[in-house]
Amino acid sequence: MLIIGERINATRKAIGEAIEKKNAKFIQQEALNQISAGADLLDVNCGMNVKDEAKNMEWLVNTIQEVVDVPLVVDSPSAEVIESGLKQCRKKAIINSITGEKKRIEQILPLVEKYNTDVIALTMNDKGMPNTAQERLTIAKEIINFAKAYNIPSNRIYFDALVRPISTEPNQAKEFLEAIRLIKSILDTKTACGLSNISFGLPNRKLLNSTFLAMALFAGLDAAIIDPTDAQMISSLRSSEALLAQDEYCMNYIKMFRDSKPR
Ligand code: THG
Repeated sequence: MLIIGERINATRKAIGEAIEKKNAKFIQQEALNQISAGADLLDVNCGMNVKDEAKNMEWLVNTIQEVVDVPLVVDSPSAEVIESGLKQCRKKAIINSITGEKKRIEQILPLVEKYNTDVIALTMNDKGMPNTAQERLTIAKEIINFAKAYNIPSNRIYFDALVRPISTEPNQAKEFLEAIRLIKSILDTKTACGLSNISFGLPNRKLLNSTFLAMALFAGLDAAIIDPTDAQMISSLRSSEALLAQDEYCMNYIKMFRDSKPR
């Protein structure tokens, strides 16, 4: 499974301040820490509704690329901000994200085509957020049809079936997992998600998040937007991969202990 490091996100106070002050060293240290902890890609989010958002994204992408050489996941609700990030990306990027909403599709799918990126698609549309796995599958099919019109094949889309808190909606973990399973078994496509919403409002969130990751992996999750420096999350990931034959000779599992990192 691909690990997308989530830590360079302006909703985190320290990152917001580092962007504001153009503290390149701080951002670069976050990038390096995530890569050495095992991240395959880095999510890059410069916040919203701040002035110079597009300039901030450009600066962030360039600052990160001075020290690491991995693909970036350009994360913004604004098409303009996404494009200013994509212009700087040296490797094939992932756009985060589109939805089935017509306006968003029309703004962002041309960027997927123009910059030859992959794209994360949230399974929601103009009618809102679906409750069931079946509804999520239906929206995924709709999005694949839209993408065809822009010459984007389904295997360049990562569907995010939208994790919602079990504290208020106890069935949502199961609906999410079933959605991943359905999407992966019926469509030729990929899946990705963030995890932390699952545990919103509950104690020991790390335990729920890391257990949920193990389940999502079995359901067919291809990529997760997580904190790679969270040892509990990485332990759960590496043991799940070994159990699911996604880790040849259990090498990555064994390596966790050989490096004698406290997992
Ligand atoms: N799906 C997709 N994209 C996403 C998400 C998703 N992007 C944003 C988010 N969800 C994933 N990224 C983060 C980044 C940081 C944090 C959580 C998710 C984070 N949260 C701390 C908290 O909530 O307590 C903040 C603490 C702090 O200020 O440091 O760090 O689901 N496609």
